[in-house]
Parts: sequence; structure tokens; C-alpha cells
Amino acid sequence: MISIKSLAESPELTSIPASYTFTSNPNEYPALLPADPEVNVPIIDLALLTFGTSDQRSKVINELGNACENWGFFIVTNHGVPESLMDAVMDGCRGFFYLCEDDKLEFKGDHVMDPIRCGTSFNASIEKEFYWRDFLKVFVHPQFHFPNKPSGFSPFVAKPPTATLTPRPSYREPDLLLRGLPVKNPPHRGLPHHEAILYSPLPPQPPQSFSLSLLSRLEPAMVDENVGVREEDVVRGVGATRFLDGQGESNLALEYCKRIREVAKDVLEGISESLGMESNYINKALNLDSNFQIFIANLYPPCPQPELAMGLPPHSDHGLLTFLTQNGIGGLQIQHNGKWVSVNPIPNSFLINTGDHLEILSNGKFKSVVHRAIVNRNSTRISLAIANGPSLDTVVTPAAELVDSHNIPPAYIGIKYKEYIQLQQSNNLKDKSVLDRIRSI
Ligand SMILES: O=C(O)CCC(=O)C(=O)O
Repeated sequence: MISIKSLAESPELTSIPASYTFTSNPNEYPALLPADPEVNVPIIDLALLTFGTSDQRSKVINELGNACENWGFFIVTNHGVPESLMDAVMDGCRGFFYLCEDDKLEFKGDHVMDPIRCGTSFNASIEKEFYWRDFLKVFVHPQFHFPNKPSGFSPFVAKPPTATLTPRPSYREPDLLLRGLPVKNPPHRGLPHHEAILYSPLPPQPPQSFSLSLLSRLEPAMVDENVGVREEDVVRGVGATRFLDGQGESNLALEYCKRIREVAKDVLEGISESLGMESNYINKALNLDSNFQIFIANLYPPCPQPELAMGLPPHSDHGLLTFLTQNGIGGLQIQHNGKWVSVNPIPNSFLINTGDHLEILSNGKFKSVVHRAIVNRNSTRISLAIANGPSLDTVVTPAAELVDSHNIPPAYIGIKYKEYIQLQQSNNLKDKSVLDRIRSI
């Protein structure tokens, strides 16, 4: 089936084909409502969860609990994932969608559980109406897969740098000192992992994105002076810096996904505490060391009749937490108090939503919230949704601590996470249809 990108680029396209008509009555579908300034998704400063005083930490835990209960969505700032990495992964994904159709065919995949799959709509083989969306879906943990195109995404073995680079005027040393880490690796001796971040070709930026929380995520291997990065990779890249792991392997997407898992772990610790449990409750109960993580990139090209089309229909997410970023173009709408609300994430933040498995685990206290992606007439929107779930073999059931056989029975029957995903991915994407199948009350 033709990609939506190719269809949208056809010069003669002035209206959408009938098969892309989501509603025939544009009045029913307030697609392009501006975000309501009165309705604000909670914003949570994650640095306070990790580094705050105990009062600040308790306040953030409280905010997390309220956000999960009342919104199912929240925005996190000061998360520690470098903005240059977020931008670079976004650029790489744009590059993927702009590959020629033949190049993308290689990654088409045949089955919903193929580890790399790209395509159009949601499940075009069974859908009667199609969505104005192309996608790339990749399983990135516990095994990391990724397309080897465009080239900025390919792994490479780092070799020591051959030239001295001028560092950004940076907070590198103070940050290291604050963390108690030795300030080694002067530029002439090679660039360690964290400096690959700081020596980005992007213009100098305010320090907020490299605050303490970034350094919190540096592991000893990353400050190994033997791990270098080539200058040409720093200055060229896909408009980006390469990121290295302890073995000298580099892959932007791998690093990005790893950072997100670390943030997800912190957030889930806060959420566990908000449920009255030990901080590592969810991480332990759901075996998050081998958690299943999916990287989804969505492309929504300009649409000549956005009021009739849909990017992604109303649905909830299957996992625990999904991390969403976008290329500065809005389009996400969420259900809140019975109304559709447009949400525009703020730059350098993640919009996080709670998925079906957090609803199950919390026995319905936290709701996975239905959301949709609308399209627009003028701009190409790209969103990245990184879904973090339990391990594939885990059967998640309501936490025993939240169930009382007399007054609060378990509201869901658990099924293996892998089966749950298969059910969602092989059917039409519709509201909370999979969760509805396993409700017990
Ligand atoms: O593009 C968006 O804003 C939403 C993406 C989404 O819901 C998904 O990929 O499941």
C-alpha cells in the first residue's frame, strides 16, 4: 500500500481519497481546536524527584500520583536526556521517513511481532478506513533492533579522536564536581561519553538541559577516558553527535532508548511510592530489567482535508508508561473530563502517559487515558512514542496490596503482556478495546 507521505506529495491531490475519510461530517470533528489555555497537563520537575530534599521528593511523588489518577498524562522536565540527543533522534527518524520507498520496503515486516516494521495507517491489512500516518515500529529492549538506514542510526566502533575540539562554554566541570566525579579527559586526551553530549555541533544552549540529572545517568563506563568519539562524527553526523556506550559502540537510538528506560525507572519508583509501596515495587514486580520497550516514530504529512481525516484514532497504550516527543507541531488530543483536549508538549520535555498495564497494576486507580492524533493542512508532524512495558512474559495483575477480596476485588484478569500486545496490534485500534476484554468487574 502506498505510504501516506507519497500520497500527500502527489501534486494533483486536492481532497482525500474516500478510504481516508474518518468522518463525513466535519462539524462532528473539531480537529483543529487550539489548546485550551485553561486546561493544563501537570508539569513535573524530575530533578526534584532525584535530587530534591525529602520534602521536595514527597511533593513530586504526590504530584505524580495525582497526575496518574486525574490525567493519565503529565509532562516531565529536567529529565536528564540531553536535548541534542532528542533532536538528533528526531532528525534520524525524519531521515528514515524521507528514504526512498524501495529503501523503506526492506523494513516493511510481515507480522505484528516482527522487531522492525514500517508501514502506513495502523493495521492496513484489516482496516476499512485508513489513517493519515506512516510509522516505524522497532523493538529496542531487551534486544536492541534498529534499521541501519539512514546512516546516522548505524552503530560504529569508535576510535580515539584525532583532533582537539573546542568545548562548548559549559557547565561540564561544575557538574562533574557536583556529582563528585573526577574531571578527567581534557580535550587533548579524548572525548568521553558525556563530552560527546557536550561537544555537540548545536549552538550553545542554556544549561538547563544538562543539569544535575544528566550527570546522574552517567555510569562509570561512560566516563572511561578510553572511550572516544571521532571528530568527523561530532561535526557531521545526522546533524548530531554520536553517543557511545562502554564498549565503544555507538547508536543514537540505542542511547536514547536507554536514557528513557532510566527515566522511566525513576518515574515508576515515584509512582510506586505514590501507591503506598516501596519505591522499587513496580520495577521488581514487573521485572523491568528486561522490560519490553518499543520505539515508534509517526509521520503525519500535511492533509488537504484535515477535518475529515485522522492521524491515529482514539486509543490507549498497552504498556506502563509511554514517552512522547514531537517536532514542534501539535496534534495530540487527550480525553479529559469527557472532552478532547489538545496538548502541546513544551520543548525539551517528555509528555508521559500511563498505559493499560499501569491501570491493571493499580487496580483501576490510575487510568490509561484515550488519546488520538489529528492532522493539519500545512505542516508535517513527526512524533516519537517510546512505549515502556513489563517484560514480555510477565502476567500483570492488580497489586495484591491494592486488592481486598471483600471490598475491592481485582478489576482485571491478567494475561501475558506479549499476548496483550499481539491482540492490540492485530486488531483495529479502538479506544480501550483490549483492556475491556480482561475486565473482571
Ligand atoms: O502522534 C501522537 O501524538 C500520538 C502517538 C500515539 O498515540 C502512538 O504512537 O500510539
